[in-house]
Amino acid sequence: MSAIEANFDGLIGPTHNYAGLSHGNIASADHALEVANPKEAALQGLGKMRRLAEMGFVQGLLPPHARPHTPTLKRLGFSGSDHQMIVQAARHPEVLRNVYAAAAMWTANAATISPSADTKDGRLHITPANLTTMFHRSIEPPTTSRMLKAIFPDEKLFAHHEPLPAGAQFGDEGAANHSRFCSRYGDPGVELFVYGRQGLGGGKAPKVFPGRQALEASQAIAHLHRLDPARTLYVQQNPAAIDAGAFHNDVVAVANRNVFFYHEEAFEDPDELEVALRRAGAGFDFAFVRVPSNQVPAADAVGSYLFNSQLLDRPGSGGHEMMLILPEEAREIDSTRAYLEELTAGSGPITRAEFLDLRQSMRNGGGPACLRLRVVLSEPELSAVHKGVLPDEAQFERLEDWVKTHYRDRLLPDDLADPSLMGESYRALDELTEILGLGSLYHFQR
Ligand code: SUG
Repeated sequence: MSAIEANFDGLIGPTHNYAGLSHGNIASADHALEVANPKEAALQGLGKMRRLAEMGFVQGLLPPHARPHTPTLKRLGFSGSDHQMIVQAARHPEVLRNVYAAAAMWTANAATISPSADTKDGRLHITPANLTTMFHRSIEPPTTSRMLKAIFPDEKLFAHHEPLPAGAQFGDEGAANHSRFCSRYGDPGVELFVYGRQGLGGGKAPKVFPGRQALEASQAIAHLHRLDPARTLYVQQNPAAIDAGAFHNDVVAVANRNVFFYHEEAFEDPDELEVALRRAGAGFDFAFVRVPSNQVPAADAVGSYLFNSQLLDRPGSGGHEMMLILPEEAREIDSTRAYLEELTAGSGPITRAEFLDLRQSMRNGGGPACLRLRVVLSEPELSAVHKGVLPDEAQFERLEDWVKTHYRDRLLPDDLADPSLMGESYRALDELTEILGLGSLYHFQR
């Protein structure tokens, strides 16, 4: 069956700030406590969505989560009205920062999705990530689950699973550690799950930073999604790459259909991985674009987010060429700029590089690829998607106006103690659910 790949980007929420919450994410640590500009962040994100829509890609969005998340404050023993809880929590700024994080914007971590062409029951399978490694992100799964059910409602087409049980042993960070290979999107693919460590013990693990994705989590998802074991691969991310700052695999690798663009140090034995992929994807015309460390040192790969790009079929090329959507940072670092010039001038499949300003998100470690969840959809599946989250030109304009009306252009972690920020944020989101026609999504609406 014919199918397309849609991108669902996270609409960046009104409380975007730099709290330094993610150990192992170098950008998050480097920019901790700086001034953020939520308005600019959201407009940059919408700008990327618009650009893809303009090029003819199916572009969707996932709404921000309600922050501050006062139900979490209640579970932590704070009491009284929402306003009173914020006043109490202001005496524990580290707690407040966690319940205020706008991190749900990075929808590559929202869920793992297996297209219907890959699953035994012919349905598209969705497992929201449990995000257990970082407390601020562990708050996301119930809301993500509710949103995905509202956006992909038809259970005959879409199978929704619960997030995996909590616990470091089953840490799951979603599609950021999952790549799918195929010839055409609608054909059966090969799914590659990249893990950071073995959750139940054994094997190697990174020494400095957490390996967020557990092998056991990836295996559970493959079983839940009823994938063909012969077309499902598990490979460990090089622990040294995690220690160098590649906290998710999408910081050092990105795939589209038959093309795999990755850093030489992303995997311990890339030759073995290529052989395994060729075996599992017999018949695919694989192109492996392996970037050597002597051209792009690992630190530059992490600093530039070269691989945290979107690898897309180049419009107008009849599926014969691909392009990269990259952050501006990738042309500011000498090694990655030079590499991209050589790459796009060469005879390989990637013939164009386009750069976007996503600096607000980048300062928290979120590049173009982090901001989107890929969903391969057949025609009937696409028709069943909730239309309000697939913006057209008029809807993009409406969303930009909404951001301009409601968002602050300056936010510091200390500002989170001001209870009026909560009111502003909830009012904005309340209006957003109307714009998107999503009903009462948020706890404060019930
Ligand atoms: O989980 N940053 C996110 C970035 C996620 C990027 N996603 C992918 N690579 N797919 C994270 O580390 C920082 C929040 C702060 O420090 O305020 C943060 O959560």
